[in-house]
Parts: sequence; structure tokens; C-alpha cells
Amino acid sequence: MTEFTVLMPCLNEAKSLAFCIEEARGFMESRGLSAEILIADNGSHDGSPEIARRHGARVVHIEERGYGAALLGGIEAAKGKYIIMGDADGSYDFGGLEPFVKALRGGYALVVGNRFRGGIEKGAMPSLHRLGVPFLSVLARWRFRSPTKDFHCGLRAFERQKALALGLKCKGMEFATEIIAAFSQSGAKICEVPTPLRRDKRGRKSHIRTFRDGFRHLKFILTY
Ligand SMILES: Nc1nc2c(ncn2[C@@H]2O[C@H](COP(=O)(O)OP(=O)(O)O)[C@@H](O)[C@H]2O)c(=O)[nH]1
Ligand SMILES: [Mg+2]
Repeated sequence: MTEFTVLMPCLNEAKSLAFCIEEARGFMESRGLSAEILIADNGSHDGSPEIARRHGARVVHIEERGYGAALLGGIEAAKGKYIIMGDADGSYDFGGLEPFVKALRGGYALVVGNRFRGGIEKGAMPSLHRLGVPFLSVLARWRFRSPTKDFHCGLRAFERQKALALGLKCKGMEFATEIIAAFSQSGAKICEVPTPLRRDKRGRKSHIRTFRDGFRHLKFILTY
């Protein structure tokens, strides 16, 4: 039985993907955990899937575009009892997954990273996001009664079967908020753990469009 799937949504991350895969594998092997690494790709044209396979990861191709669509396809395809998901841009510490493993094994259904408590490297988060994320998180916490203070942290972990049962639908970046809202409303046990944020290793712009995606998150919080 595979206990953990490390799931990375990936859209053109040729510069950072190998680093992320090796870091995650290093962690899992050093702790002797039964794990697979799964890359959810829906349209990379920079050779990311080939890089992933060369580094021993499994790749799942998803037809539909979007961050949420990729993750939903990845959750379906995963073999692990637990899924630990994180960006493939080198910004998250796949070498420091202990707190996630411990909380999952301790019975938490959803474990969300908190970058403000874990430490944000200089230049790793735009100043607009440093204000916007806590603002949207306060709103979402109030609305969904979740203990989470960093609703947009890309590093999180959850029980696969419970996630599948939630009927998640969001195909875009709002998926990040939807999964917390849905777990919370299902009455599942949720906790957050500190996790550091590094500068990404891809040397180009984020896929996030601050105002468009920020507004979508806001709309989701108000209308879910
Ligand atoms: N498969 C897939 N991955 C995506 C898509 N959009 C973003 N990602 C991945 O999701 C992660 C987060 O995106 P990123 O641009 O780093 O967002 P930010 O960290 O919030 O600025 C990265 O690993 C991206 O490659 C998408 O449409 N499809
Ligand atoms: Mg990123």
C-alpha cells in the first residue's frame, strides 16, 4: 500500500520541477515512507512531463485547463491514502514535510501550511499578497469557520478518500479556498502547521494574476 502521494500541479516548470521532485523523494526515502510522486499537468509545452518521468515521477495528463482541474485529476489518479500537494516552482520545502505527516497520522483530515508562521524569504511574496492573503483569510475563516490563517498556502495535505467525497468543482485558483471550505463544512478535523516560503526557482512571473484571482477568491468566499 502506498501511504503518501506527493502531488504537484505543474504548468511549464521545467526550471524547478526536477529540484522539487528530488527534494520530495529525498524526504520520503530518508524517513522510509511508502510514497509516490505524481505530477498533474494540463498543457506544459516546455518539456516538464519528460523531466518528471526522467526523475522517476508519475505524470497524469488532464485535459481541462486550470490549477483546480489539474489537482482534481491528480487526486483521482493518486494511489496514496494521504495526499501532500505543493507547487512545483521550488517555493515550498518538500524536505520539511514532518509536521504534515505527523498531523495526518494523528487523525487530521486536512493540514494546511502557514507561510506567515513558517517564514517568508525576502522577495518570495509580493507586498500586495502580504496584505491580500491575510485579508481574504480573515473573511474566509469567519465564513467557513476554519482555523486556517493562510488560505492560499500551496502546501497542504489531506486524506484522499475524504477529499473525493467532497464533490469539489473549482477548476481555477479558487480551488485553494474551496477545498478548505468543503473540508471545514464537512466537520472534518483541520489544523495548520508553519511552513517556510522561498523565492521560486523559475525566474519568471507567477501564474497568479493578483487582481483577477484575488477577486475570484473573494467572490467564492461570498457566494459559496
Ligand atoms: N497543471 C497546472 N498547474 C498550474 C496551473 N496554474 C498554476 N499551476 C501550478 O500551480 C503552482 C502554483 O502556481 P504559481 O504560479 O506558483 O502561483 P503562486 O505561487 O500563487 O504565485 C505551480 O506549481 C504551477 O505550475 C494550471 O493551470 N495547470
Ligand atoms: Mg508559486
